Amino acid sequence: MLTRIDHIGIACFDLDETVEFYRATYGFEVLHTEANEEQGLREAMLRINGASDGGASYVQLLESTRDDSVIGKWLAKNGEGVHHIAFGTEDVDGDAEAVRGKGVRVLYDEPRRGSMGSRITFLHPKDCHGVLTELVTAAPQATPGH
Ligand code: MC0
Repeated sequence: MLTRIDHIGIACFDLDETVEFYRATYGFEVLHTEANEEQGLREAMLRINGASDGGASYVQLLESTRDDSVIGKWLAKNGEGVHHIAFGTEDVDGDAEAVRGKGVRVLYDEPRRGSMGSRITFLHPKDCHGVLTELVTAAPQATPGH
């Protein structure tokens, strides 16, 4: 069951500059940064609030680290902006299968590694009214307050 918005993924040209915009404009602080080699990106997670299912809600800022990455290609075509929305669930495997059973294309056969040790998969935007949609199960150690 999808229980919260885990994050809004925003593609940007310059991660440090964009982080500074979110800090100076809204007061959002960076909880976590990491590079994801598989996805070809560098990211910052800005925590907005915690949630009772063990996850939280974030703004996720994404900078491409290679031209042929998903984010690199998307930035070249569209420029900066909202790239995807992610819903949080305790059971990404079960929810991905349930959605697949409803005829929505799930992009990964098995969930892959996401931010902060989470497990993630994506739904094709053409099957979701134009929205690239991610399903996320947070890592146990990502539980707010732990
Ligand atoms: C592409 N399209 C989108 C879109 N990306 N529509 C809405 N939102 C997006 N983000 C549309 C295009 O406009 C195009 O429509 C059609 O989909 C095909 O696009 P394309 O430019 O040819 O791109 P593809 O087909 O090569 O790739 C699209 C696809 C890809 C969704 C399969 O982006 C993908 O595999 N995404 C999942 C992985 C991902 O997003 N990684 C980065 C974040 P028209 O009408 O022009 O044909 S990873 C992440 O965030 C992790 C680290 C985490 O959260 O922890």
